[in-house]
Amino acid sequence: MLHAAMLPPMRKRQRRTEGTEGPRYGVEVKFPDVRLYLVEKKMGATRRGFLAQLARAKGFLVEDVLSERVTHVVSEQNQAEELWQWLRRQALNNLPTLHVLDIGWFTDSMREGRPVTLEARHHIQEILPEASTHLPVVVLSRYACQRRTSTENHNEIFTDAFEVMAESYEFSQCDGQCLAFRRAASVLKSVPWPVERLGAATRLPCLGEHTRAVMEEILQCGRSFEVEKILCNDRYQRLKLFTSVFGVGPKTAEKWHRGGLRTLNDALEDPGVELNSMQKAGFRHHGDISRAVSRAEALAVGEILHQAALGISAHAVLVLTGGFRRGKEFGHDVDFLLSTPEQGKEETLLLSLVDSLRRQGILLYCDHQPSTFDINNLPGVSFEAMDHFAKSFLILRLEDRLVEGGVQRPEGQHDGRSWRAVRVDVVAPPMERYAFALLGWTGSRQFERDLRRFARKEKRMLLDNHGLWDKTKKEFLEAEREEDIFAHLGLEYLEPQLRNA
Ligand code: 8GT
Ligand code: MN
Repeated sequence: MLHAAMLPPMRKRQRRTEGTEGPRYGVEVKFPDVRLYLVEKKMGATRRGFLAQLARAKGFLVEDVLSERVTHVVSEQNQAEELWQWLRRQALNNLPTLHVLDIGWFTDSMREGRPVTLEARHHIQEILPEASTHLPVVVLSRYACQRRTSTENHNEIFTDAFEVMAESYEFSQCDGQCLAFRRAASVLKSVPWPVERLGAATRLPCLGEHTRAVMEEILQCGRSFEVEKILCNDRYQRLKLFTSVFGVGPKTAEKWHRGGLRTLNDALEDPGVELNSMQKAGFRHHGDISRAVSRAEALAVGEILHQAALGISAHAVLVLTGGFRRGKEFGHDVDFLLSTPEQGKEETLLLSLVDSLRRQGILLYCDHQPSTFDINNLPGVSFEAMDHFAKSFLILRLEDRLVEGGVQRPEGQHDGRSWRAVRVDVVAPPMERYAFALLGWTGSRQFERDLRRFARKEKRMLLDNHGLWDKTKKEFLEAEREEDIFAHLGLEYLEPQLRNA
């Protein structure tokens, strides 16, 4: 529907030749970079005229006609959806950079006598029409795969707190609440400015009552008492400690806690605790593994694997994936994807690679999971399920001298060693599944989760690390590159650097 009342007023007496009215009453233009346009609908002509006059008196430029010169559109009480529909119809080239703002920003600016800093609460979020791929930067979709999320997080104060909440719910197996906090954290990570008032979050998707309450505490007191209580909680502290050991999941940690174990030493010394080989390796290298891996260290590991792979097959393909592919500077492990154009040879290649590392004397631990991949299986609906490709979970010995720029050991950790242990995952999909596996292993977990949810809910398709199934057409969709998968889903391609949801 076209709302005539939302169109710019065309009454002759208000038109100026250039469509602009600068400040009056001898006031000079104080803010040449800001050109306002007030939407008449709902506001009404009289109030619009009054507000325009007020702004001009304070040195603001106010345009009578909406054009590409306008930088800030101000609207009062209009439905976001209608407003954006109307804006899109104006076919302005500057739409993606246009600030579409609630009257609150205008009144704050009038009170301060200057354009106040834009906050999330000021923006009227664009509501996208179905299946649209148009994605200006500040639009926040409820799907992480439709948001741009760089490694720069302006809202760490909230997302750190949310992570503690999520973890605590994870330890209690409250999956719904855990996911709610992870989702909320993911949304805040994509807001390109610090959220400064709770009102600011009202237009953000995926924030529920509980997440808002935690945010409110932080905004008012600088910290959340609920989060602090969890951090001091015995059970939380022990479960956190136990799960920091490679091979120990929440279930085992809970069992140890219920058995009265308090420290890592308790777990090692308790005759009732039987450690599997992964956990034994986890304990042996706990100090190293619980220290973050730097990008320089990840690249050094990549070089070792690359040389080893090429020594086995000239056609081997090895790609760094996981958080480092998304541009992170630190990670808890290093993830790689290994493949070969020689059909059916990828698992043999992976086993030979691990063997080569063993012969070099740098393999500290290996858990190899053979392939259970069946080309006829439909993509699974469960996100948490592991994929079916052959993969090896490794601990490697990385010599300091191989790390470019050298290695800085934290204070008090000089134990005379010239190496550290690093956790490394290598997955080996067949080449025709390469794009799906790469997309799946690049992460982030929240990004992957939402990509699958988007496929299922919005496109009636099933996506996982193996393939994409169109339920309507009842067929697999092929993909050679990640871009093909985004295109099948009708999504704008997002560089890995923007998938840090
Ligand atoms: P990090 O810096 O903590 O290592 O963060 P990350 O690199 O983003 O996370 P990750 O736990 O190392 O996993 C990387 C991506 O691989 C995630 O999106 C995860 O969902 C995906 N992934 C799979 N399958 C598997 C698997 O079997 N094990 C692990 N660890 N990750 C998997 O798709
Ligand atoms: Mn990783």
